[in-house]
Order: sequence, then structure tokens, then C-alpha cells
Amino acid sequence: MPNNRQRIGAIYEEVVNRNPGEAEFHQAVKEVIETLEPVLRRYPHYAEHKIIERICEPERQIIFRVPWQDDKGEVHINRGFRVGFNSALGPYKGGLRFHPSVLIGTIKFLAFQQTFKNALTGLPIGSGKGGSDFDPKGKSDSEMMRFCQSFMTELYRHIGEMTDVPAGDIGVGAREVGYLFGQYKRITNRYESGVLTGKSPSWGGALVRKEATGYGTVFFTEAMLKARKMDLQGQTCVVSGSGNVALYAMQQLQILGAKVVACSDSSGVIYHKDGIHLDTIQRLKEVERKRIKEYADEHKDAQYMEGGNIWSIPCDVALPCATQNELDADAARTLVANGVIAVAEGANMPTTPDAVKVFHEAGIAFGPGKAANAGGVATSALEMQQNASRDAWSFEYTETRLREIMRNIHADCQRTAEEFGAPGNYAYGANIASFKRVADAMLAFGLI
Ligand code: NDP
Ligand code: 2IT
Repeated sequence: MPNNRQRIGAIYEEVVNRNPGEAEFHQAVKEVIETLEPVLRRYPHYAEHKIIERICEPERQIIFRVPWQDDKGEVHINRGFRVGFNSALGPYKGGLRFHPSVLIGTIKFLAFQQTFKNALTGLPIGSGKGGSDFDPKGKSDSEMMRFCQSFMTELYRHIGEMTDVPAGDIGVGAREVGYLFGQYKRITNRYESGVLTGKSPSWGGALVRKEATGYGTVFFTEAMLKARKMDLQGQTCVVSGSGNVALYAMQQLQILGAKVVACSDSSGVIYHKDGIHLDTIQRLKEVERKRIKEYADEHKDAQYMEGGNIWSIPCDVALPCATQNELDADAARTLVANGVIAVAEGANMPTTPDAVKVFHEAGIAFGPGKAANAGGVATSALEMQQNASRDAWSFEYTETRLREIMRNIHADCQRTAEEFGAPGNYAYGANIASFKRVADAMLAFGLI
């Protein structure tokens, strides 16, 4: 009989062998299952029923061709994906990512993590993720529309408010969700609001959904600081990215009295010592869809560093909000040397495993993405609730619910980490608490 460490090692080896070349998926699986040894020790029936083996295998994976025409009439072929990872707790739920780097392994890592994130929210949502290797940069509105229509022409048959509910992620926001919903409605002859979330509030979207991931990440950071008898007032913060998550993380940091001095995009970094003017970033990114480089043209005392490293800027709080593996061990050591006190992942898996180790060893408060950025999907579940009851809640009420959910997730991770012998390790707490929730539902359903 193998011991639990050997058992987990063998499962990981099997995942690597059965999913060749999917390094990000392997990384996400390893990060979760290597924390589960104490769970198997306490609950041997999970091993008996092969719950870890089952949880690492997606329930279904759909790959399809997406042909579309650009404004000049040229034909392009992209690849579309939708992975339903786990439906033990509810319909598949998770975003769509449109980015040229997207491969099936990218979608699988995101969908796998979504399983645990969604379980942490305490709301009835399973996990999924989808997207395409389509590059939205430089596309006109009509090109975006034609692409989204073509994408939905295949996707529609696989989704539904009780089956699978997509939303946004990198490259997909309210504009794209609008085009996707329009095509779904046209093909199915149903105004099925709950089939997509992240809709515009003018036609069924939840207020606060746009802000929710960034706000939630900051609420989680606030809770981590509070546990150390600190707060965000006056703290110097650095936020990577300048998209949906980064923008609203910066906004909530400013609301809570922190000073945000830097943000970025994939081309470079803006450093504004006296504090970023958020209204400029918001206009540049949300309205004009421009690069952050332009910020320095409007604010002469700000510095733009082409290809710069945002993590070299000294700060108290660092929020990686751009993309996976954007913060490595060297960057983590620099942040620690510069006196960082808290790091929370607004993005999915932005911190490499070695960097996470650096933070834990230095005693930094580290909020893993599946907990810290769960506010987005949690508010998507609140949007589903509003759609199901044909209701619309106020901004204040929805924000209060989000704040409560983030505090509960923080408390759940903290309590579970302590209970399983790793006090202060939110990554352990998040993995174990969510794994148990999904595992127990899977057991209840028998062998499926
Ligand atoms: P957006 O498309 O709105 O913004 C993405 C930002 O990250 C942009 O500034 C972009 O720069 C930068 N970025 C993207 N890819 C790369 C890359 N390969 N290298 C460097 N920079 C990059 O996406 P979101 O803000 O929605 O998503 C950001 C992160 O948050 C992702 O990890 C996503 O999975 C995660 N997340 C999103 C949620 C949501 O509700 N939207 C919920 C939970 C997590 P550029 O414009 O130059 O590409
Ligand atoms: O990674 C994520 O949690 C998201 N992109 C949001 C998913 C959702 O369904 O709102």
C-alpha cells in the first residue's frame, strides 16, 4: 500500500503523462494536490474513492473551429475552447479568455483552479473556463462582433443557465458578452439572462460585477492586514496590469486610503510617485482602448518604463493583476528586500511556485488567487440569483454581499490553515477547505 505522499506523487505523475505539454495545468494541479496529504490522513475515504484522481480529470473538453472575416474581407481561423471541469456544486461556471497565448492547457489550468475558487465562495457554482487564441488587440467593434458571433454559433449548444455559464476574463468584457448574448438569443429563441454573466447592467447584468474582482482582492488584502492588526490607510501599493481587475483594485485601494504608485500593461510600466490618477487610466483603457504609455504624455511627472519590471518598485502591498507567472522568485526577493508586507493575487496563478515559497518563508501575508480574486465569480453567482428571480439589486446591497463573501473566504482559509497545522498559510487553507467541499458533494453523487 502506498503512503499518502507516494499516492499524491503518483497522481501528479499520471496527470503529467496524460496531459503532455500542458505545463500550466501541471503547475496548477501540483500546487493543489501537494497540500492534500493531511486531508487524506484525516479522511482516508477520499483516497478509497479516488477523489483526487477524479478531481484532476475535466468532466468534458470542447474544442472547435472559429472562422471569421476581418473588415477587409480576409478570412481568419481561430480555435475555440470550453472546458467543463467539475459540476459537483453547480453548473460549470467560469470566464472566457481571448488572447493569442491561449492553448488547451491554459484553459485547463484556469478551469481546474476555478473548481476550488468557486467552492470557496460558498455559492452553488461548478467550474469551467473557455476562450480562444484570438487576439482582440487592434480589432474594430465590427470585427469583435463577427468573431463573437462565430464563436457563439458553436458554443451555444454546450451552454445554458443550468449547464454552463460563461463570463469574461482577459480580453472579454461587457462589449464581448453583449455580442455573445445577442447571438445566443438569436439562435436559441430564448431570452435566457442567466446563461452569461458580466452583462451590462442595462440589460440584466449585476451592478458591482465590473468592479467585483478588483474590489474583492482589496477586501481580501484588507482582511489579511486586519489579522495582523494593520490596515490599508497610507500604504504604498503597486498593481500590475491595467485591465478590468487592476483598474478596480486600484480604485478600491484609493477608496480605502492607500496610495497606488504603479501599474502596467504587457508593453511597460507607469510609475507615478505622487499617486496614479485613476480617471486617466480608466478613460485610456475603458473608453479609448489605448496603451498605458499614453498616461505619461498627460502626466509629465509620471515615468513610463518600456519593458520595465513593476516589482522593482518599492511598496508595502503588491497586487499582481495581469496574468499567470508574472511574478517570479527574483521579483519576490526584490519585493521582500523592499519591505513588502502583503501580496494578493488578483490574477490567476500570477506568482510562480518558487516566488510563493519566498513570500511564505519571509512571513509575508500571501493571498492566493483562488481566494483573493474569488469576488468576481462570486458576484457572477449573485448576477445569476438576480436573473433567476428577475430582480435587480442596488450597488450598495451587492457590494455589501461581496464584502461579506470575501471576509468569509478569508476566515475560512485562516481557520482551515490553522486546523491543518499551517497557521497563516492561506494557500493551504484555501486548497483544503475548497477540496473538502467539492469532494463531499462528489461522494454524495456516487461514482460519477
Ligand atoms: P483584461 O483583459 O481586462 O486585462 C489584462 C491586463 O493584463 C492588461 O493590462 C494586459 O496588458 C495584461 N496582460 C494580459 N496578458 C498579459 C501577458 N501575457 N503578459 C503581460 N501582461 C498581460 O483582463 P482581466 O483584468 O479581466 O484579467 C486579469 C487577470 O485576472 C487574469 O489572470 C484573469 O484570469 C484574472 N481574473 C479575472 C477576473 C475577471 O472577473 N475579469 C476574475 C478573476 C480573475 P495588455 O493590454 O498589454 O495585454
Ligand atoms: O477567473 C475568474 O474567476 C473569472 N474570470 C470570472 C469568472 C466568472 O464566471 O465570473
